[in-house]
Amino acid sequence: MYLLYYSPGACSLAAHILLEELGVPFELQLRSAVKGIGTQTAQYLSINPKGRVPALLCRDGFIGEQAGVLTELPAILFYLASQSSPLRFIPDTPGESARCLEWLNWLSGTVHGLAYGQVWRPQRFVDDERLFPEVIEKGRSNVMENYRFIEQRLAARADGATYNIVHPVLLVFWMWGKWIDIDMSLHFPHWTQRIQSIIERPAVQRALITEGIAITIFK
Ligand SMILES: N[C@@H](CCC(=O)N[C@@H](CS)C(=O)NCC(=O)O)C(=O)O
Repeated sequence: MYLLYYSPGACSLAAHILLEELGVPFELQLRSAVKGIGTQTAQYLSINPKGRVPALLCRDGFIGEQAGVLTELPAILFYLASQSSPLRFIPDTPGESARCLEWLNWLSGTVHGLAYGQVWRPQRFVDDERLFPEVIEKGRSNVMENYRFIEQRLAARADGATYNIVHPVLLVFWMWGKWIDIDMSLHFPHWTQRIQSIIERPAVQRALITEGIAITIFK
């Protein structure tokens, strides 16, 4: 039995979707700053000192040789998919699984940590509030540059790789693009087409409904 700490629409949505896809038993634990139970409370920091979601707890035992939560979305996705037998949502060749890790690492470090960090958390980059607008602007341009790269990659692989642990993460970033007012269907048609098929998946629908998220493809 797994317990996933999540916030609605956060990157934890990708882990939530994968739990639904795998059909393994799990519970959700909401972390919402709006409800006063955010990621920075003393209680949550005692569970996950990083103060972020997602965090995954395996109630039936350790993950690896350590008790306590597993953090970092790429690690959680990789761990959960690795538990499936036969392997699901993760390629079974070293080359293709390395490709998945290549995507996840870049999405997590560059697109999320750097570009969205600048857009949504400029205080992590500079102390002087007067510089925030500049940092945010730079973040938006980094997001666009990263998104053009994603679009090119997806356009080059017209068949679309088989649905795997990267796709729920691509859904999250596509959705965030809309949240920061990028016209995703206009600028990124191949990515949008891929999202259309992802959101039709029953597991994705269940996760979106649970988190109270409605996704409209076109504006
Ligand atoms: N590198 C981490 C980043 C996790 C992260 O920043 N999560 C965000 C939500 S998308 C969060 O918890 N933010 C709350 C905060 O920064 O206080 C991962 O890949 O899991």
